[in-house]
This record gives sequence, structure tokens and C-alpha cells, in this order.
Amino acid sequence: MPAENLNYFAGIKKDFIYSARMFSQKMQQFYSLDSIKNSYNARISQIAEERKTGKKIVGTFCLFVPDEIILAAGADRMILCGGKNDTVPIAEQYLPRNICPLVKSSFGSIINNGCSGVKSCSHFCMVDMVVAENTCDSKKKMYELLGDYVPTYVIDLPQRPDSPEALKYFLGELDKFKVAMEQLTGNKVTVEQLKIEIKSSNDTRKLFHRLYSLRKMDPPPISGLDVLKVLQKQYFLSPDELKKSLRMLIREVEQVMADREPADIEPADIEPANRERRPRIMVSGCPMAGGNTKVPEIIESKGGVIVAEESCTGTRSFWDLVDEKKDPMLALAERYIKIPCSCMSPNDRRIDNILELAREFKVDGVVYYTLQFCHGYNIEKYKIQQALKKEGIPMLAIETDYGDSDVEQIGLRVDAFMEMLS
Ligand code: BJ8
Repeated sequence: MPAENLNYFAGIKKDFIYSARMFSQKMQQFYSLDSIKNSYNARISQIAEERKTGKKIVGTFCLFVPDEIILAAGADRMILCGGKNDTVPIAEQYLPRNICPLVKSSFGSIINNGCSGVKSCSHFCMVDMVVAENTCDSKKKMYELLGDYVPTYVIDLPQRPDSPEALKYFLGELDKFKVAMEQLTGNKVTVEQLKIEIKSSNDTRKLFHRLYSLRKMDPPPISGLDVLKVLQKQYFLSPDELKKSLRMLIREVEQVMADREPADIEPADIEPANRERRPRIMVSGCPMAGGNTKVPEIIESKGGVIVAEESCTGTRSFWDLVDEKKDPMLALAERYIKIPCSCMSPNDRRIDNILELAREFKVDGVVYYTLQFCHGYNIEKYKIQQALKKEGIPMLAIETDYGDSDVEQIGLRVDAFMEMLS
């Protein structure tokens, strides 16, 4: 890392510690977060034990793959999206440099055999099958190469989710996927088991809704960085462990709220000009896979507080529930096809969703976050900016990768944005 970046990082850290201290005057440290942050080794041991009993482990990369079907087949699942820079150079020996870092980081982690001296997380080599999906071009083509390293099953997605034929096609794809899971595990996926898993996933989604509703307070009782750490673990932890951790965290946050002096709590609808507090920021755009916290760290070290994330490590993962009264496969198809990912066209429901969130969470500004070479989210930026402008909500666009070379430049831009919002 160039010396000037090191210096700048020192500045960021100092700011960050300072802001963390400011946070802690009104915001508590949450003990339940420690158990979530330190859950890696326990989960790896759990997976290793499951494998000894013959349980199959499925790796996924995307929200379009319904967990419920994997779990109903008696398999376990883990997300494999890479958020670290270390394995990017390994991937670049096989993949072009000018594709999205999430794809390179993930591929590098899976094919890394340790001979380059880079350590990647153990769970990347613990999966029996990868279940992939046809979303963006980079992922699609990466999956073709991945098949040489690990059995890879691809769910084909219709790209025009609002057409009547799309739902039928997607339902057919999910039926085929269910059969593939039955073949992998040797277990029948029953309607009863699917209903149990749907209810369980809905319970998790409702817990996230509860956690997010607490962030509507002004000031919010929990930082965006803390919430992001939980969101990044949501498809890594077992569903039971995730629910347990979320319940503990919510209890703690609610306790903090109950202990607050009324004077500490400003109603969220107070005019921005009359507030003596940090600008409320929504981050919108590409997912932030585990290990990637660069931009939220900068935002919260520069005086903002993140109150919502419109992303796959955010509301897109839990906002809509699966209808528990319908036939389970149809209900899954209907829920998952509506995920407002930029790979879909048109994707206007994403704009509606962003505006709804901005109003609900009383955001002062949106940081539109994209990974380099993610064309879908980069191109959608224009429409989102126009829609926010009409609502009078300022937006700052940040396009970045997993490296540190642009930390200083992003810091300056975020600084100016915060000043404008204050
Ligand atoms: S549902 S956002 S998890 S595809 S950032 S790899 S889109 S070039 S991750 Fe995604 Fe599913 Fe959509 Fe969500 Fe491609 Fe963009 Fe990279 Fe991306």
C-alpha cells in the first residue's frame, strides 16, 4: 500500500475511533454482536460435523436461490460471495481484470489451494455442490469455469420478471432445482417440509423487520456497520443460530431504547435544519459481501449514520415474505422472482422500493454504492438519481473495488456530502 494511503488510513481510523466514541455516548456496544462476529469457527466445526454424518453442504452466491428448498431437502447451505481483496489476484490469472471484484474474489477463494501463500476462508472448500443462477454476465461465465472445481448447478432466471410467462418459467426452474436437491441428498422434498422451512425463513425475515424498525428512531440506537456485520452473516450462520442471535440483539437494542432519556430521542420527522445530529444515510446498490465494509466505515467515520441498506446485504434479502397460505413452490416462485436485482429488466420496482425506504427511514441522503464493472447497478444509477431528485433527496454515487487505493478520494467526497446534508 502506498505510504500516503497508510497515512490516510491512520486518519480514517482516528476519525473512526472518534466517531465510535461519539456513537457510544448515545449508542451502546452490543454484546450479542460479539457472538455473531466471532461465530466463524463454531460454524465451520458445525459444518465439518454435518459432513461426517453425510449431510450435504450447498454453496450459493445469490438471493435468487431459495434457501427453503435446500433446507427442505435436508442439506445445509453457506454463502460463498467473496468480499476480500486477497484472492482477487488469484482469480485474475484466469479471469479478466475488468470484471466485478465480487466475482473475482469469490472465484479466487474457491480455486485457491493455498500455494500462493494466500489463505482463504475454510468454508469455500467445504461445499458438495454450488447452486448458481443466471444473473449478470460476469457471474454466468464464472460459473462455467467453476464447474471444473466443484459440481455446479445453475438455475436459469427469466430476465423480464413482470411478464406472465416469466413466473411459469421460473416455477419450472425451481421444480427442476428441487429434483436436483433430492438427487444430491437422497431425500424427498415434501410439501410439509417446505412449509416448515418457509415459515422458518419468514420468522427470520420478521426479525430483520423488527431490527430495522428500531433504526427508524432518531438517533438510531445501532450503527449501520453493526447491522451490516449481521447481514453479512445471514446466509453463513445456520438459520437457528441466526434467529437466536437476532433475538438477542433485538432484546439488547430494545433495552437501550427503554433506558434512553426522552430528551435523547428526537422524533425522526423533525426537520433536517433543526437537527443536531448525524445525517441519516441509506446505502443503495451492490451487495457488500463478508469482509467488505470499506464504504460504510468511511460514511460512519465522516459523521453519517446508516439507517437502511437497499441491497442484497440489506432489505432485498428479507423485505418480502413468502405467502404461507399458497402452494409452497408457487409461493416461493412468486416471492423470489420479485427481488429487485439490476439483472432484471425492466426493474422499476427497485425505484419504488428505494423511494418507499427513503420515506420510511426518513433518510437525508442516499449513497449509491456500486462495484467497479457492475454494469447493471451502474446503469440503473441514472434512473435512481432522477427519482430521488424529484423527491428532493440528495445522492452521492461511489463506484469502487475491494482495494484501498481510493479510500482518500472517497473520504473527501463523503466529507463534502455530509457537510451538505448537515
Ligand atoms: S440478486 S445483486 S446477489 S445477482 S455486483 S456479481 S450483479 S457485477 S451480486 Fe447479486 Fe443476486 Fe442480484 Fe443480489 Fe454481478 Fe454486479 Fe458483481 Fe453482483
